[in-house]
Amino acid sequence: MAGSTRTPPVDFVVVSNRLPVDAKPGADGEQQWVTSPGGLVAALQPVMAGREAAWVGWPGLADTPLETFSLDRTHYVPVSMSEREVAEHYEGMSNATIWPLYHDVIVAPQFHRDWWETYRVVNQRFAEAAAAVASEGGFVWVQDYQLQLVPQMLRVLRPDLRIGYFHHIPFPSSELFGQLPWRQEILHGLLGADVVGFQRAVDASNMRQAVRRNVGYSMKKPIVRVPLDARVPRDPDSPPVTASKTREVRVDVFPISLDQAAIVELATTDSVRARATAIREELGQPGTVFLGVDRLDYTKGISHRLKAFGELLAEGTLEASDAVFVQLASPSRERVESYRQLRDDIELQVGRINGEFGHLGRPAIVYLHQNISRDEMMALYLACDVMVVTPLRDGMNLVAKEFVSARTDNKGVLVLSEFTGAADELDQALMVNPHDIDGMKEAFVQAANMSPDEASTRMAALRATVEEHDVRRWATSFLDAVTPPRPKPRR
Ligand code: ADQ
Repeated sequence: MAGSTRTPPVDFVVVSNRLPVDAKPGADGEQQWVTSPGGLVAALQPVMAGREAAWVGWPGLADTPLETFSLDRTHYVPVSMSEREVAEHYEGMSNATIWPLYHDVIVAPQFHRDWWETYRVVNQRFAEAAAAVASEGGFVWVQDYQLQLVPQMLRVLRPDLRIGYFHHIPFPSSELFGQLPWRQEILHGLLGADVVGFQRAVDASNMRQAVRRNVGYSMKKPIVRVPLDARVPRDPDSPPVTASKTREVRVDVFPISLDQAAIVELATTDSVRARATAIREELGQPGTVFLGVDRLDYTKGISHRLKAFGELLAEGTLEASDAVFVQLASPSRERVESYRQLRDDIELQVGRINGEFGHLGRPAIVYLHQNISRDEMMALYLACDVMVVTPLRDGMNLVAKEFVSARTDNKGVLVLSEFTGAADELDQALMVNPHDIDGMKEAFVQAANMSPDEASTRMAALRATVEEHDVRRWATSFLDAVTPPRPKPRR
């Protein structure tokens, strides 16, 4: 990638906590850039392709100021963070406060005033970086919970811009949100955008409810009327502001998706198909291959699904000589204590189940704690019989959609938690409540024994849904909401 110190003003700017490429020091001391995996990258890449754009984000190395660099027509604008800022903004406020709070307090959120202060400072830096590269009247699209203050900060710096914000994770009920000592500041930050987008209708409605309770702005779904001189803190009981002194913010639903065509292309290559066959051979040609693919995160319900699988082995409903569970867990947030604990817990659980039910050279659970290539992931999707996606809470879950897209053979069964955004769309999956271990066991057995006809009918319907709700549709509908297409002139 070519380095340069200046980015021309562009009219399309994406701002996310992480750049879609990671800076890594190479062996010879030269800076290297490698693509980083993740749901957001997969979703935005097709939208960015083919247009002059900038992407503002942290390149993954602390205390290392880096220059803007360009690839094709995208200019990558690195925002630097110190070690302390990474610890307090990213690992602390983002991933030990907001993440657990917004995922229904599966682990207890921690509230620290120092973290909040750093969160503000870092959000301001991102806003300034975006303001510096956006052209007059341009569009800036802010992504996700690490940057909830950026829309309003950007509006103050650059009132000429159109600003969108998309929230990839759940937005909690107003009772849970109300625990945040800085709830008014967060709402004020989000409402700096012209459009605030969510994955599910319940998320958008939770945010509007939080606005009603904490700042008391008037609204008519999906529009919130924000006073032009809005400040925080605001007394929610103060008198309503007249409409002429407000601006409209649309708080609405835009479920994210993926690039179905790209996945189909990858999943139908000869090498991926051959690899899928080889995987089944390596596993010893079991009758049923169950598969889980997740970041190693306590929201994903990994231990719940392994418990259900372990009980089925213990009861003899499944036999380790005939059924195997492949669990792929990509390393995630390893410096946050609750994630270290989770890894220990899962690895203990896997060890116990394998110790009790595995055979020589034939474990009941094949567990991999590593990132794998897209090709290998597609081969795994094709090699499995039952895809198990059981989060306790998940904004969307792109793994479920990737699996469906990859199965051009219309084979395979998806077991899906009702607490994912994907469940709103993928209604032909076998739905489970991951807290209900017995219900999950029944679903595993039903999936393993499903007739090829039923599996194929369900998969065809799932595929049609994902095809219709492609990522391009997600992006276009969001962009249309921010900048409505001009009505055609009447003849
Ligand atoms: P995530 O919580 O990261 O995303 P998800 O939507 O499942 O969750 O995306 C994970 C991505 O990482 C997928 O594209 C998957 O293929 C990839 N991945 C997972 N394990 C991997 C491994 N071992 N090796 C390589 N790649 C791996 C957040 C929200 C979600 C929301 C997305 C997008 O938490 O709810 O769906 O953003 O909005």
